[in-house]
Amino acid sequence: MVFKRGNIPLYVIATALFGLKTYFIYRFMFNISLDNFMQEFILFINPFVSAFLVLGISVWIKKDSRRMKFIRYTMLIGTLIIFANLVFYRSFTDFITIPQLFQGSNAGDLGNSILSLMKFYDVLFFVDVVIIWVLTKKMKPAVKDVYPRSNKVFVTALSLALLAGNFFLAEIERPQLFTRAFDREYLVKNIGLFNYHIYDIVLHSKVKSQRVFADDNELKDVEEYIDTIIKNDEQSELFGVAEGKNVIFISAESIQSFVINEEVNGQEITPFMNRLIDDEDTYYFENFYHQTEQGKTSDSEFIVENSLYPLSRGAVYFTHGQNEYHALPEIIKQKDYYSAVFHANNRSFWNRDQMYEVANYDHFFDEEAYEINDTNSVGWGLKDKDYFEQSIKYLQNLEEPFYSKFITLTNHFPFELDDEDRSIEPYNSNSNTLNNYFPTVRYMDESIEEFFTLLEEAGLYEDSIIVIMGDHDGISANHNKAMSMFLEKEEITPYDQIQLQRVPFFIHIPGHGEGRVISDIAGQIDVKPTLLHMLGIDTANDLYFGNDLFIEDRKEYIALRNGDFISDDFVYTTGVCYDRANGEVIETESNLDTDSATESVCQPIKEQVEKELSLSDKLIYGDLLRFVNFDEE
Ligand code: GP9
Ligand code: MN
Repeated sequence: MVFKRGNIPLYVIATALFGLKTYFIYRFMFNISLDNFMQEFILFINPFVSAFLVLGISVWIKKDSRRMKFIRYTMLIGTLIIFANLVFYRSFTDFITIPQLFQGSNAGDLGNSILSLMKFYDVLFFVDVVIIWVLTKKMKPAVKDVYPRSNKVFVTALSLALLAGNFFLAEIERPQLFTRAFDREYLVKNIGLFNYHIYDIVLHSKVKSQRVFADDNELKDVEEYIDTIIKNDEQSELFGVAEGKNVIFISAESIQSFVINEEVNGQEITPFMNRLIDDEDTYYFENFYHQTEQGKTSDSEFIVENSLYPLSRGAVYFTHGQNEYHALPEIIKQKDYYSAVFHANNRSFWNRDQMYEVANYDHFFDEEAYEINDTNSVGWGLKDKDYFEQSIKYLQNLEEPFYSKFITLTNHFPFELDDEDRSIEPYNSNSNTLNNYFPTVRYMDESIEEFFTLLEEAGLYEDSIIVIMGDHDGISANHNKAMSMFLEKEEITPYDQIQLQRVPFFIHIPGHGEGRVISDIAGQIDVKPTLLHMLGIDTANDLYFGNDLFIEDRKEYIALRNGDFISDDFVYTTGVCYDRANGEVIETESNLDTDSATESVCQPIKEQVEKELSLSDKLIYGDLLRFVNFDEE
């Protein structure tokens, strides 16, 4: 046996192995940006500090076999936590949060995606666990680590001192790290994945208690902000344009604006949508941003229904599905609208069954309403073309006027498609995800075209307005190399990354004749007031954070959920203020901080954005809408 008592203690070997592995994964598996040596250094030490902190506890365990067991299971559980984060990260470019863990029912449905997110070399991440397992099993009584009390105290004191040192460095590198919850990557890179998870647990419990202590006084801040900053008396020319008409809202899965009016292998990617843009009955918003976070599609639904921001962690559909809201389906009841959602997935996914009830939808046509078999499904489920085809009979039988939401599915990661459904060939880059994205986007484009035809044939087209919105991005920053190749850019800068968050937004009003392309900045937060006004519904009593897209006097910015923003003139992200027109750097973090706030152009907007997001959070955390009587005022 190589490792004997008197040589290196087992917990030290375990710390070294586990720390090294964790560092390797941080550095090369996660896409963590490191700007200076200090960040490199902190990232290097924190895996060892965390591993030592926990494995060092083992010195207090007297019985050999128990101590070995403790070390073994610490290694295994620690590895599983890292691995789960890694798989999650490959899909979401983010780390797991506690609310997400309670989305158990989603995990089952994610089955296919999860497998495709695992790589064969992932088994290597368990090698150190196996080594320790074998060592501890073989080391039985012959090799024992016996520690005098002074040693034990020393080990624990040292591990705590190292942790304090790590936190101290982190605080220097990133002031207020613990008070700002915006950015998980900062937390992980400064204090490590495990300390981040502890931080997340504490934060989550805080959120839970917030509701208990909230009272209606807090509502005043929100109301005051909305009255002064958001609302105004201007009425759009389109107010009432869709009064009494049906609304057909299509949530187009994972489509980003960069595919619009573009070609791949010399083929148009979205011929139908491109034609729709030129149609005189269509308003197309070319600078429309998604504002979703971890809740993806459900976040986009939440924003559209409520004109509130989703949460920076977890999916608000899950975490706050028991709140009271004043959602669009409920409001349009005053004009006798019937509302229904069509989505061929199981009804509990994203907690939709609960949230749709809270939002006051009258009916949810879930997967039970569809005939789904091997030939008509791919990837996540029923193919979009079959989905629209099967939906039309239900739509025809709805009470009119209706508000209907269609959520497509085929253009979902990992972008699988059967050969017979493929009209264009994949792209050719180092990212299969991006390569396969184009044919599935094209398939979705065709399915929407067919849906338009079906609507005409069913006699529903003329009396409806049709809204198409991309729910969120489909290609994450993990594929930036391939993306830069497609966009023919040298690299994807943080500015480009923000511009890639644009998703298509169409409002098609048959017979209207005044449609045009609108370049003003816009976002999902604006959809609710816009639609309500088009339906001729006054929103003076409602509480919301967006603006009618057809009025002049609008907020000058679109806030992304992580605190980044796009204003008329600037794009702010990663602490840098860019010129929106050309992507040139205007201000860096150093002259953006509070001391020079007076000279900064981005700082005032940044503060406003932070305030707005925190007020929206306050409303949700405190469940404050339960204190509002919307009918009364
Ligand atoms: C699931 C579908 C996709 O029902 O809406 O959800 P996403 O993963 O995009 O949030
Ligand atoms: Mn989606």
